[in-house]
Amino acid sequence: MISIDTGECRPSAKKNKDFYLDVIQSLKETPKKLPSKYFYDKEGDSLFEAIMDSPDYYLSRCEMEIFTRQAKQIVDSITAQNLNFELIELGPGNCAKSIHLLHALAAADVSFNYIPIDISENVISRLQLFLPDKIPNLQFNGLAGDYFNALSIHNLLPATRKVVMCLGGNIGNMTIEESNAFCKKLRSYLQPGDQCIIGFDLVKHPAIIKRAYDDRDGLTRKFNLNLLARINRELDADFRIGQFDHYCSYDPLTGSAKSYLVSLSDIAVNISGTIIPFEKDECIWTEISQKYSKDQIREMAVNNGFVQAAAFLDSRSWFMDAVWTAV
Ligand code: AVJ
Repeated sequence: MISIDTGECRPSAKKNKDFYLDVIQSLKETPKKLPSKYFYDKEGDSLFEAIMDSPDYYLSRCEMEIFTRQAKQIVDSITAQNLNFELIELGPGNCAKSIHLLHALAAADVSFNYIPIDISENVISRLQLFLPDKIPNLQFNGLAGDYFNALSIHNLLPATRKVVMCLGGNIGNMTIEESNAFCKKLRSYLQPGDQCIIGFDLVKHPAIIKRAYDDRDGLTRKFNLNLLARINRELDADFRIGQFDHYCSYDPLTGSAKSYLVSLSDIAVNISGTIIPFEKDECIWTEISQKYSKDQIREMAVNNGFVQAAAFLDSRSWFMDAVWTAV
């Protein structure tokens, strides 16, 4: 594994400082916000796993169905050029979905190098431990670091065809504007003929979407509130978790599901010496989960230097993995 050093401080000290600065800055905005990337500490990871098992949270099951049932077709869509390639996965997690593609690629006897990139070294070293056993002869080259830092370092290597995978809701946590910027930036690291596979949650009955972010077992509520608990744990803050509520909305006109934490009282919170006041009923916006129509996805490809080569849907057409080719 190669680690990409991003600053002069020790990684953990720097991470904590970034966390602190991001929290203070976002809570000083009007309206207040908190970045959703901080949901995922140890507790948040395990709550997210519980959410994925919830009957109300359909996203991961839909994408899993696509990868278990259509791996062969996905292989066909990325190997049409019959060249060696590098399969780069941004945020691989435990590889539960992509492993089906890796198996199908191995069975199809195509020559490729698998390069998972994750901000967490933990994720990469865990993959390094178990993947080679599952997929003999896998050429594995994990990178720990920021996606684009890793891609640019990787770009120094001899030019090989690239297929970049970004599954799950990765892109869902961006606004439409942010995901266009992300796709444009990604395109700037690619050559014509390179491809990407991107997972998008599709628009569907608004009640189904709303339910996914306000599940019957209150798992999403715990997940959302854990953000405050994490700030208490890591940034020496005194949020009274019971004084905040989980609220989510879904607007079918914009396709945006949004989560908030609502202050139930007038209260001042001390975060490492910085005092942040909350009014009763004031909301902190903590997450966006953007849904797309099939047309919007096709348009997003074209607007950012790609054409859509294939689209894979689950049996209910609730989720899409789009294959785009850089032009
Ligand atoms: C990990 C971004 C796909 O937005 O659906 C799940 C995170 N938040 N429940 C999503 C999440 C609340 C999830 N993604």
